[in-house]
Amino acid sequence: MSGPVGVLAMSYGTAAGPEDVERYYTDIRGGRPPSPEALAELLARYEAIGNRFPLTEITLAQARGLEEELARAEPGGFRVYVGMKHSPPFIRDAVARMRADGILRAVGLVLAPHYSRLSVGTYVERVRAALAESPGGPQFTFVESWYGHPPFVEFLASRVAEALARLPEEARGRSVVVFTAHSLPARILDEGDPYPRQLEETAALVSARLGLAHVRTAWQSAGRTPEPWLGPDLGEVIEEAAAQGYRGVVVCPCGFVADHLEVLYDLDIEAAGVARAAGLAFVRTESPNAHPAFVRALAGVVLAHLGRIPAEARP
Ligand code: FEC
Repeated sequence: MSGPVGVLAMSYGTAAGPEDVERYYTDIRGGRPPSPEALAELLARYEAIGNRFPLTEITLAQARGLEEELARAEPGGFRVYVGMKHSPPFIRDAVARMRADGILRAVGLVLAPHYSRLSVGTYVERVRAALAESPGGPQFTFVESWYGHPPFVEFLASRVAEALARLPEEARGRSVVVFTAHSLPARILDEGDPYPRQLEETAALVSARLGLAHVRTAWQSAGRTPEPWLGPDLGEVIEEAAAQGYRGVVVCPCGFVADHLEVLYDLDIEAAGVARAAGLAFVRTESPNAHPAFVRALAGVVLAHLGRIPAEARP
């Protein structure tokens, strides 16, 4: 008997409150403290969203939902752990807990649907580093990407349909749907990284399900560093849509699965402001958070990864 399979659900992590933002930002920057100006600018963005830091709570709720769904599929078969990249519970602590609990076999699942070496790859590196710290940890395999998992595509399609219905009627017939993910340094293009292609595929899969004709992809939340980041930026795409005569825009941030700064500020405040200035109606799809259909989709991702959903029964 090898005991339950450990599932390590991983997310970015957020600060515990305004007083924790400097620590958090320093961690994101690999241990280099930010300049006072950069810190003040980040604090101002959190303040603009009401000093809310919901990501940790949402990740924990997603993990609880995932554990319940997996228990329904296979009672006693799984134990779900949470590890975050930049905040407690850190990935290395979660791996240590799995080791202490005697977990022998584990699946690493990053709560971001698309693979890049600079996104999902950095979570995997942290797990491997934690395993290397001491012997006897679980044997891990990793879900590299899950954007194409049919129940997830179905879930996104339902969110886009619902968002389109929220556009004012006069804008709906002349609107464009923009699928976004977090920008990354453009040097990933030289490495043949699959990230840009996976965003395009997500847009194509959802559009095909809904029969959408006016669709774009764009990058959001590019870092404030001197090197070039992937484009086009969402703001440019919104302005271009206005110039082309569109009346409304629906933004589906399909690279994220929770409400957090990059959604609540970069979209609901910044991108909405660009749309307003350009004369476009703006709506954003609701985040998956811990919606039951979304956590069911995540459970399906884990079961399919382990080959526990027979091919003919896959959605
Ligand atoms: O609500 C919150 O507090 C957390 C919001 C948050 C999420 C998130 C997701 C991703 N990031 C990714 C890549 C980078 C790269 C850099 C970078 C910098 C920041 C900063 C903040 C921040 N990120 Fe983030 N990210 C979130 C928050 N991110 C704050 C620092 C200030 C700024 O630039 O805005 C550049 C690092 C550097 O400076 O060296 C690269 C990627 C994701 C999506 C995948 C995932 O969720 O892991 C990729 C949520």
